[in-house]
Amino acid sequence: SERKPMMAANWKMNKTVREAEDYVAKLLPRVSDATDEVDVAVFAPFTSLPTVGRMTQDAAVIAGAQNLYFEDSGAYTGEVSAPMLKDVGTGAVIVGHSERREIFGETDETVARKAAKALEAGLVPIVCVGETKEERDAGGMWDKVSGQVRAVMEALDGPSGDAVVFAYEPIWAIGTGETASPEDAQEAIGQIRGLLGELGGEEFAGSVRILYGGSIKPSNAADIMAQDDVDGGLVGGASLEAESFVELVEAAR
Ligand code: G2H
Repeated sequence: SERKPMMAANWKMNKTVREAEDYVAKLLPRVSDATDEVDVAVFAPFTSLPTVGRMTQDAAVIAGAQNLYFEDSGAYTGEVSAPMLKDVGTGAVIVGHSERREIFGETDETVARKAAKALEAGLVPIVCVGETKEERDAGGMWDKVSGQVRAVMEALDGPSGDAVVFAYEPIWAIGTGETASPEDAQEAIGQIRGLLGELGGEEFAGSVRILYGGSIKPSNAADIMAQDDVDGGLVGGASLEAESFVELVEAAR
């Protein structure tokens, strides 16, 4: 397709500044050949993000945050805003990861407001959607996922396809070792693209990238990435070692 794939490392709550430095120093020379073909992004915790932002400043690797708040400044103890992220070299931000929805009580509404704020600030939001095992088993997968997609699209004002990225992460496949089959990933992501066409128009749907996330590893990445509608991956566990993440970048080329 004409869409440039993206391979995204989601470190979650891992790595000190020193560990982040070692990782990025290893990563940069090993992906410098690949970044013409694949967008490579590293989503770091706030504490190591300035380091990642500084080290990637002159490289074609994107420094990303794992969350943001939807106000620019003020009395919001513990929160970090879009302008603060921009200030340390951040180019993208994960919004509505299932861990934030499930553990920290984020709702479709807060996720939508965060996505809109990121977009307005010139940060690419990586909007995560996905269903639980119970929802899937009860036949409620599409109800859940389509609701999440609609909530975000209603908050965005006719975005262009390169300004926002979606990630389909079935919750039952996250960190469990249980990956969706390539066919499951394609089916869900194809369905999401169809809905994005209804909501945002065909041009938007044809150009917006939709990633798969959930227990991607070097051994299963190629088959998942080969699916027509899958434009890359959002990777947790297998992104924590630079060597393994480099293999995933290669699989997305
Ligand atoms: C899904 C994914 C990255 P993991 O959350 O966001 O994590 O690859 O460890 O399943």
